Amino acid sequence: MNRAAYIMIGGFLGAGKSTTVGRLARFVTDRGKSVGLITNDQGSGLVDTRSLRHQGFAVEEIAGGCFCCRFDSLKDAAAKLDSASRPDVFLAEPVGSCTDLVATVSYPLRRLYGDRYSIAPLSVVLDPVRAGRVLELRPGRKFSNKVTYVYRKQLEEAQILVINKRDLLSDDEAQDLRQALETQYPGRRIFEVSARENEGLEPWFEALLAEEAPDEATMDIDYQLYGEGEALLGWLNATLRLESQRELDGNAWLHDLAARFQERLMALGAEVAHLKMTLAPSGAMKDLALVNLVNLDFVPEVGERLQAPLRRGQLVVNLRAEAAPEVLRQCLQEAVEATAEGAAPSSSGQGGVQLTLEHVESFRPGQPTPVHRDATPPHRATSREGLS
Ligand SMILES: Nc1nc2c(ncn2[C@@H]2O[C@H](COP(=O)(O)OP(=O)(O)OP(=O)(O)O)[C@@H](O)[C@H]2O)c(=O)[nH]1
Ligand SMILES: [Mg+2]
Repeated sequence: MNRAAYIMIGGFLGAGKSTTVGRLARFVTDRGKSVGLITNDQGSGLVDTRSLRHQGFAVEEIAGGCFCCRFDSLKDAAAKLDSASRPDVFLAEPVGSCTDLVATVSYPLRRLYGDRYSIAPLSVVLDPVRAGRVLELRPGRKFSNKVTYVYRKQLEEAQILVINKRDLLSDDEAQDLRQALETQYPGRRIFEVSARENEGLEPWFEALLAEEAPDEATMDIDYQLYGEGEALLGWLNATLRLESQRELDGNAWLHDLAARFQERLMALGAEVAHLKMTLAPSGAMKDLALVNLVNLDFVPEVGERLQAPLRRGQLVVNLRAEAAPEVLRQCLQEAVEATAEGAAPSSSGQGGVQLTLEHVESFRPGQPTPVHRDATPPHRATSREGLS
């Protein structure tokens, strides 16, 4: 039996994992292979799931905990995708604050299900602006030391390092970053890509489809420090119902909301890892606006745009920042109120926008307690066929 490929694209929050997963999914399907996507989060109500489904892919989501701590859900998600469409390739996006994935996911998967899945090398995608600050190549806002510990552990365990958002760098800056990575994390293959611009991806994708994860001892990690670092990040997932008394330009409205959110987060000095929001009209499966902010120094970026104005819709908010969860919730409330006022009745007497909270979760991730941890590589099953 041909084994399916299991490809995990890791990396810190906002690095561009979902963007690359979307690109790789298209790359695979363009070659006539089927693909199944698995998204993951500590909470539920995921922007990533909505945005990848919007691109037309089969997506299963594992909510309420990371892959390593919910290993059985990972297996169940793969089985669900299998029974629906028998994917040749599974693409999994772990939570961006997770690390130690080789020991807790790749190796256990190979040990337990190596006859069914061939596990590709773990890629760790990085945002070059964030990486430049962590590696002290550039000045700028930073996370605290314990969060940086998690970030650096992600780089350390990478079997492939991917400098994403190459379009943001000059040649000299790219060279400096590559050199710092080669010096501090020697022996990793490094690719430079721009996932959003669809540039430089092919050699990396080819490697993922052709190769299996190397046999290496896994890194040492201090789980207490890892847990403390992860818990410094606040998480906010919220779903709101939007009702407008007049036709609303959802793209402009969403951008406005993101900008007001940013103002408030900035005032509180909360270092943002990723703010992402979708707005979709009620009843329309195909229309969606997506806005992202991965750095408080940037402007919010509208990725997908709504095709038509709307009156009723659903707003989904996912925010991860170094701040208390209740602060993030407060920021959302203030941003929503300010945006509703901004869109309030015009002189023509038309109505404003009302938002009703349908679901909200705000928390700090709990201590990671993986179901399995294989410090050494398990026995390898027979080689994969016919994928590349
Ligand atoms: N400039 C630039 N931006 C990019 C590129 N790839 C992704 N982005 C942007 O980076 C932001 C985050 O991208 P995502 O793919 O959502 O990042 P992620 O790693 O999945 O984020 P989390 O799931 O929150 O951890 C979005 O605004 C993307 O459009 C790129 O190649 N260049
Ligand atoms: Mg993502």
